[in-house]
Amino acid sequence: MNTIKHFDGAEQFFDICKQLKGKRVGILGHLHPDGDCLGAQIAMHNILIQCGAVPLLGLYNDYIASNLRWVSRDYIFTKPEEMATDEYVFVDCSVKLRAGDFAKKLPMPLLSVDHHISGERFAHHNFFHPEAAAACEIIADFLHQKQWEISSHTATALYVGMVTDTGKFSYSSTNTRTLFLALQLALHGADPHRICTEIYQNEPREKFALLQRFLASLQFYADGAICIGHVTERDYLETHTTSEDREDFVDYPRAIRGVRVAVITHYRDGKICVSLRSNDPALRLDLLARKFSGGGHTCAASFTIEGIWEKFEKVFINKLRAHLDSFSVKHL
Ligand SMILES: [Mn+2]
Repeated sequence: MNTIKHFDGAEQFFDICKQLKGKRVGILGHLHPDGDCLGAQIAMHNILIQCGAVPLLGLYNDYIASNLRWVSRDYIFTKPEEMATDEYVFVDCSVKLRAGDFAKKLPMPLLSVDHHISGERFAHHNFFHPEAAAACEIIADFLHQKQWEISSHTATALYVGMVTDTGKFSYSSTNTRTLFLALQLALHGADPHRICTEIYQNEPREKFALLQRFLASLQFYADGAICIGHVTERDYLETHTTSEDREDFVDYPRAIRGVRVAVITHYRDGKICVSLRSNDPALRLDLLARKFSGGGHTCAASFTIEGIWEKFEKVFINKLRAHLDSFSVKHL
């Protein structure tokens, strides 16, 4: 039988949180916050309130995705540069750079909770567990280990992070601990059906016009092992959509039989962002992304390029093929 392996650091994590009593603490994530980032920020906020600290939630120049607004509705988010704080904590942020220009000027943050395999230990105290499916899983585990009081708000926020970062508990990162902690959160008031309905059954119609274009753009390489699709700036303009609407598109090519690496290129902030997905952690997409100054997880990584895709395409496909060859486990 499988036993659950808990994360190290729970004791130290709460010791640090308790020492923040009376202090103003900025809680930051990464640019373009996803469900895990927001969920972990909100959970940290609630934990710090329980510790008597004054937490401040940071949001950079971007918006909160429409399908996540409900979870953040009761919280005030401020631009980090407008915060007056004594300390900073980071969640779900692999490297300081992912927090944007603002972070460049920051002194070393007090703590960081992260699970990106490509992550760096950039804080004084790093609760860094790449084996975790989500940053929220690390926090949920710490709360469980210490039998900390969990409100239904905290449980819901953490469940949001776990369900989104695991692809509804389907990615290879999902294990017995993930499911056990999801159960604990459900016992504390997270409602799995309601959460999934809010996140996944609430799509604007325009998104499907964009999806039609994306699916029409799919092309296959390496005998169908690589599938690449595009969302252009023009696609957004003509379908009245934004980058937020294509968040989960890469899951479509990933689901095609025979596809080992799915790729989507899309415009964001005037640059081309290349997102890579696979179902096989052995393919180490984080290492491939790093070759292009990006990063991420073994099965989900990304990087950005300057210039136009057509010029870059050939080089990229060749590197991807070579990577696929060298990281493929030979099945006899
Ligand atoms: Mn995450």
